[in-house]
Amino acid sequence: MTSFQTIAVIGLGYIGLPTAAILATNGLDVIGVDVNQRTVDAVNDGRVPFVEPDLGIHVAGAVSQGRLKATTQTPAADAYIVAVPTPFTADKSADLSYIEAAARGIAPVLQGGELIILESTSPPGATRHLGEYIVSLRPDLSLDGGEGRPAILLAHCPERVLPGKVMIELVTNDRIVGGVTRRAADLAKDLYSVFCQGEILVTDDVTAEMAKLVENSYRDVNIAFANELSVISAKLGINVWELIRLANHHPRVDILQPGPGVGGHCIAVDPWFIVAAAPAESRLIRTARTVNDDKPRWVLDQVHAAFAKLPKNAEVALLGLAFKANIDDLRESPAIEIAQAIAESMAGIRINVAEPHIDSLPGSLQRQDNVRLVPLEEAVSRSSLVVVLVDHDAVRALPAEVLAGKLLVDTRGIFSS
Ligand code: SAJ
Repeated sequence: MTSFQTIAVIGLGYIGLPTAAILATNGLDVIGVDVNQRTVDAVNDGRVPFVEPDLGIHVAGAVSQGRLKATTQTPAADAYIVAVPTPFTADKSADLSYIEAAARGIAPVLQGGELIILESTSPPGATRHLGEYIVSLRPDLSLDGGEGRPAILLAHCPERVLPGKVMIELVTNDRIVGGVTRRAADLAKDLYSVFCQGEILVTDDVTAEMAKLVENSYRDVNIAFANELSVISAKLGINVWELIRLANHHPRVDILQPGPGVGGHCIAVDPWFIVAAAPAESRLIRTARTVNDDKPRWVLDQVHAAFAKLPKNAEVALLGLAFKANIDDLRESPAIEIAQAIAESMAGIRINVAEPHIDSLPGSLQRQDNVRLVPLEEAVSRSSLVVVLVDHDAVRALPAEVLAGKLLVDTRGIFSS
């Protein structure tokens, strides 16, 4: 059982809010902190400002029990969990400005002895940097209790939950906690054991930071392999889906699926933090990123080549915009990148976009006068060229007859495998 009673969670986004809610429904007093007043108001009303299954019921329950509150000002607490964005900068190194802003909120309210956990995906050294930054603002404190200055306890505990399954995976996934000191790691383990039923593995801060980056790079490298196979197969005139299916019958081969590129805010970003930390050594990781980032351009070429076979007044259907199947998240989506490039390079051609999970096109596509958001069946029936970008269940459910006689660029292998 944990000795902590009051927890402040800084950043009420896709990770911070579920974590705050699950701590609160397990009996701790949780104060969520966010710079966005609308997010704060929504949480205090028991509402969730984004889509995540089962999160709403946790937030509403925790707020109505008086265990979860939100505010824009960081309060004094026994422990702090920082779950703010770590985007990358133009040179692909990590932007730690949100972490530093969180530190500026925390520093004035510390007394010494508090646990501060960084959950944000971070480059190696970020947890120690957070601690040193706080101590630079509060020289009366320390990271090790030296010179009679009270210590603050720093740990990294990366999140590993899959969007769409967050409330399940928060409870069932194993977790890694890395402490700047062993005591910090042990205390962080106590705190997470309040709700985590998986194994909680203790290590140091930098190993924990790298573990998270390595998990997502592992997936990126494996997806890059599949994407490279799709390009090679097209050149050799063979069906990549059949090729992978056959190869995967080998007992030690498990190739992932090619797609239009890699999207989302994790797998397409995190490997760059490793590359930035060890540029000369990260050859495979960098190449995999480049292979995946180049895939949308290759898809665009396929679309142009297919369209060249059609009359000039033919229409084009683009099926799906989300970064993966059955979610509404458009962030870093290769489908959006491809749709935008098609719209710009095919001026005057009507582009029928179907994305069953959204009500209006994102701004950049709205500004293209040749693009319309239409229902799935209409997009297909109007168009002579159908481009499958996302394997949503609704796309999979399209009957084969509606596609008869149409040209197909199927980046997900739904109809081509
Ligand atoms: N993709 C493929 N082919 C595949 C699998 C995925 O092209 O065979 C594409 C998807 O379409 C998508 C992208 O890769 O564009 C990423 O999707 P994903 O489902 O692999 O992962 P995310 O970004 O939703 O979540 C990942 C997860 N990490 C791993 O599986 C190692 C999740 O556990 C992490 O918590 C999350 O990143 C994160 O927040 O870091």
